[in-house]
Amino acid sequence: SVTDSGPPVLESRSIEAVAKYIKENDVNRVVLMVGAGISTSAGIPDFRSPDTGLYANLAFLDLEEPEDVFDIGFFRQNPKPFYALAHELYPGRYRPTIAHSFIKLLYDKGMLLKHFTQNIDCLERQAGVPGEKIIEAHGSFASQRCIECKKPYPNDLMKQMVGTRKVPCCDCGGYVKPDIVFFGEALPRSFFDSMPQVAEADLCIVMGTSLMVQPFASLPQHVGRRVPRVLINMQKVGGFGSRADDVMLLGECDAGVRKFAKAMGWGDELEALWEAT
Ligand code: CNA
Repeated sequence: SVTDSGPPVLESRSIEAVAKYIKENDVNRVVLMVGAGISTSAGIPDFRSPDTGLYANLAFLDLEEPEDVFDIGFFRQNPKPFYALAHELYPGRYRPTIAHSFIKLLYDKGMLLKHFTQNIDCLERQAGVPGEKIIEAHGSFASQRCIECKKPYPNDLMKQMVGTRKVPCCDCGGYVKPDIVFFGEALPRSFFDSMPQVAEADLCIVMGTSLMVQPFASLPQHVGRRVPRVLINMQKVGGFGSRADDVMLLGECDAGVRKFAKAMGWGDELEALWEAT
């Protein structure tokens, strides 16, 4: 199509060129797509990193397939492995990373259109990003209900049960599960309702995700053809680099956002914001 053609928007595939593009075009509709990699430096393991990821360390849960721990059919039979893991991941024990503060900084600058996260750790909220800007595509630990009768289960009781490694049960006898999306479950409506905003973005930033889980993984493809996409991740994922305006900062998310902030002249501001978190 016509919009597919034309010279690259960026002068070069560098973060400095992205910074120039932001300043010259008054960029104010940034869409982010993130995953577990933005939280690993907070101490929360991701799924798929070779030695440190949860899938490589689930032996203690005695599972045939690591993915089973997030499988709704498996959970119905045996919720114990999930609750062993929930005990590790439960919000309240971790501090947001500087990558989370970078998202807050984009918000403070009036540049954040939408933040799509696969994470269930609530750290972007903790970093001060307002809830209405966040799409928790895979849900979160913020609420929970019975998997059979769907009755909500109280937060304080939930905290107590997870803290003492017990499996919470409903009056009806069904198991209680946090409102996080398991394999085999639908994503929240808000995800699909907000998807069209991806096409309105004037900049896309993808951080800390293997882009292996659909439909989330396809979000970056919905970004306009002539809109720069920045990937900040340990390795190349999701066909990044295929577009002329794809820029990759391969390495740690924290280092990547520091480079990004420096290119924008926001280095000190970002550090101060993070320190105050
Ligand atoms: P994933 O499949 O484990 O991929 C993580 C990606 O991040 C990989 O490409 C890593 O190389 C990369 N990565 C890890 N650490 C860093 C780092 N410090 N800097 C840069 N890159 C890094 O995780 P995804 O999020 O892609 O998979 C989707 C799942 C993971 C979602 O359903 C989440 O709910 C689930 N998850 C969430 C959390 C959390 O909430 N913090 C933790 C573990 C898993």
